[in-house]
Amino acid sequence: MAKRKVRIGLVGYQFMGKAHSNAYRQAPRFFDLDWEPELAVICGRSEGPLRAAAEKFGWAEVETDWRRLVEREDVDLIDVSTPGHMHAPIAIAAAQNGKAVWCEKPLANTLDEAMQMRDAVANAKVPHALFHNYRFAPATALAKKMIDNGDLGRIYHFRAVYLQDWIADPNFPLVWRLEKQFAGSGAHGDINAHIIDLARLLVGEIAEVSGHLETFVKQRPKLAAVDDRLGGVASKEMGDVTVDDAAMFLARFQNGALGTFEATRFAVGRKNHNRFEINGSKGSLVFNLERMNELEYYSAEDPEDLRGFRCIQATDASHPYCANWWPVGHIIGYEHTFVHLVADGLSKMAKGENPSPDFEDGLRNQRVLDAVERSSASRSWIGTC
Ligand code: SOE
Repeated sequence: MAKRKVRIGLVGYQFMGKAHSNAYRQAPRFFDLDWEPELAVICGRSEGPLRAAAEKFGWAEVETDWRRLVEREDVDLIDVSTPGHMHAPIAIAAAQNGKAVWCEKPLANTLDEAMQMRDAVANAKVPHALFHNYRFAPATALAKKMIDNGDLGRIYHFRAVYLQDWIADPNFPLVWRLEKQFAGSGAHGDINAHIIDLARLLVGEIAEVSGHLETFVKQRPKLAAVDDRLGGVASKEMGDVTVDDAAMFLARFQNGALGTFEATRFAVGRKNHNRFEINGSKGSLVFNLERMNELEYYSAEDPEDLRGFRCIQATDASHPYCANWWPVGHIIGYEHTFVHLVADGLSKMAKGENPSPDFEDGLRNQRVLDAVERSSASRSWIGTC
């Protein structure tokens, strides 16, 4: 059967633009897809760096106005990989133009925007997806299979941390991720969103939360040059940090399990330490992104003298996605999670299904993010519905 080409229009060419470009190129090379991505147009504000990115990542054309991009007849899918404040306007306009819309996480900067985005894709009846890539690590997908098989029994605890330290230096400049008008929130929406998504995938929906958001460094040097998370050039003038540096919360799941969540950019020494532990009546699982090919598993049903955490190396052909790469033991990396997300999403679209996770997942995630912010402000437990 002839392969259908899905012409991608990507808005954004920094870190996520790079990761997504790689995923669109690699997915059809390593997965047998009926619908194959075509790197049609990459969009950004500055033509010079944009052309360089197009050349480097292999995009056919460039566009400096996203409004023109979403109206182009020769583009089928809009990928929103911009700072958070542009997610809603671009995704809504893309949906209204009948495009499939794939968006980076978190879905939006506010709950209201997330609702508008979900409504826009639902009303337009267009496919929609959300780049919660850590669902697509083979070890995470294996954890999902094991939990769904009942291997852990009744789940009591979900315990997750997402620890970074890239702004622990108070002289790090005031980049867009540190301003509410652009990012919506700080570590909370940026990386708590990831562990909330994993919690929803592996344990279930969160019923209520009690949290606290903290900003340790209240002012930073304003940027004299480009607004780039990678640092840019600091000026002498100081500006206010208007988002959280760290966000922690307790959660009660609808199924009665308890959760603890910690997201911070001040865990000095931790670079991208995304770790979860799940404890159930029959055993426990531990995943650590910095050892992403491994899943630690403890079974309470092992013979007593043999009980202990075993390390499953999720690189065998029997493990999710691994048959498409290398022989067992030849590990894969961060970028492969995006390739798996793209392959999975396009495979679903080819079958007339919607990708997962999608904007409904994004809205449910945003409800949790919003409830934690309201809990922190009111110093009380808040329901997420
Ligand atoms: C910055 O915290 C960041 O790039 C996040 O935005 C990504 O979602 C995460 O995967 C890595 O860190």
